[in-house]
Amino acid sequence: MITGADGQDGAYMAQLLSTKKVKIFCAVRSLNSAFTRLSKLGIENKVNIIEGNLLEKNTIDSIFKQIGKIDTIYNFAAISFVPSSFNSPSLTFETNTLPIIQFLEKIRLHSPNTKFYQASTSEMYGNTNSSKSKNENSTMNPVSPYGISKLASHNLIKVYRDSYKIFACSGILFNHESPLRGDNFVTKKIVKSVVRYMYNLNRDDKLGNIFAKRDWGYAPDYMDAIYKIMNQKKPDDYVIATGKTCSIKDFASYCLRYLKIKHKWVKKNNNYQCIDLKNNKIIFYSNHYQNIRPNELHTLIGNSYKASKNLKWKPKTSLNDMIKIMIDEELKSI
Ligand code: G4F
Repeated sequence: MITGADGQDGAYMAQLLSTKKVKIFCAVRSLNSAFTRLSKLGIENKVNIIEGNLLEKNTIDSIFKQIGKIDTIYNFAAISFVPSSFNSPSLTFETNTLPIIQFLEKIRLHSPNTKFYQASTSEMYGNTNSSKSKNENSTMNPVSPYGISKLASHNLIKVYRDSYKIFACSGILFNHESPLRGDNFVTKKIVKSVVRYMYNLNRDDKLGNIFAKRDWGYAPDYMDAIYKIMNQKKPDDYVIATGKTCSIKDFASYCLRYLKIKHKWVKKNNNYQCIDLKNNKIIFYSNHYQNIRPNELHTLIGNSYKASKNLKWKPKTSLNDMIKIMIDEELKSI
């Protein structure tokens, strides 16, 4: 059973599970958006959809009643856009934390053989020793309500695993992207914008902090890791990352390079502009969103040595290959 199956990760996990001999249940908040990503992957007929708001009393009981025995729960449902967590901190905390307690309690009391996967995140680390790569034991000091809510759930997983021997695991996933990424996340926003620039179409040309760095992987590769985490003998937490980091500015440049758009970045007052060398047009302005995040996580780089050793997992897709995949897919939509 997958929660948040209408999001990027939920949809790719459903796709992966559709290749195994299992019955897949997808819990979604609303039927209206349930099929968008599942249909893009062509698997809408391979899953059973259950509608329900996890914040409503009885939804979790009702899910268990409808399905009967659940082998594994993959919990991807969350408010995952960091700026939204500053705008709606209470809702973020409720959404990202309360259902986890309820699922774990349900498992403890009524379904002790159900395994539980929690989508933890590199956002939990915050800025401590930011240039050093992070593993499962690194200090976690989140800088957003989102990061705090995810850290609370991450710790709940450990407490329930240690106290009640529940098979509960967290994947500490660093940023992972794909053509199914939501338009508000920076990689998808840049990909969409450069492709539309090529075709002279309306687009969003304003970026925030282009000097932030992220360890970006390809979402389907990361779903393989999650499947392996949940099929180990012993439940445990794992960092899933590429071990490489790249700035937003460089990510945008790689996208432009793939489309053969020669460009340069120039500083104007406190802002940066990305200029097309052929016609002097401005492709991107930066720093326009500086107020959207009252606090910034500057640099992320992960160390997934434990996953490579125990799970025999390594990312398959390089950043440049992922950019190609995202741009080629975006070109198809023009
Ligand atoms: O794409 P982002 O919005 O992702 P962010 O904040 O790193 O969060 C994502 O990854 C986390 C894993 O660490 C997940 F937990 C979380 O759910 C989500 O999937 O922003 C990436 C960076 C930030 O530093 C941001 O300030 O890009 C910077 N940025 C610069 N210009 C921008 C923009 N971000 C967005 N969304 N839009 C911009 O125009």
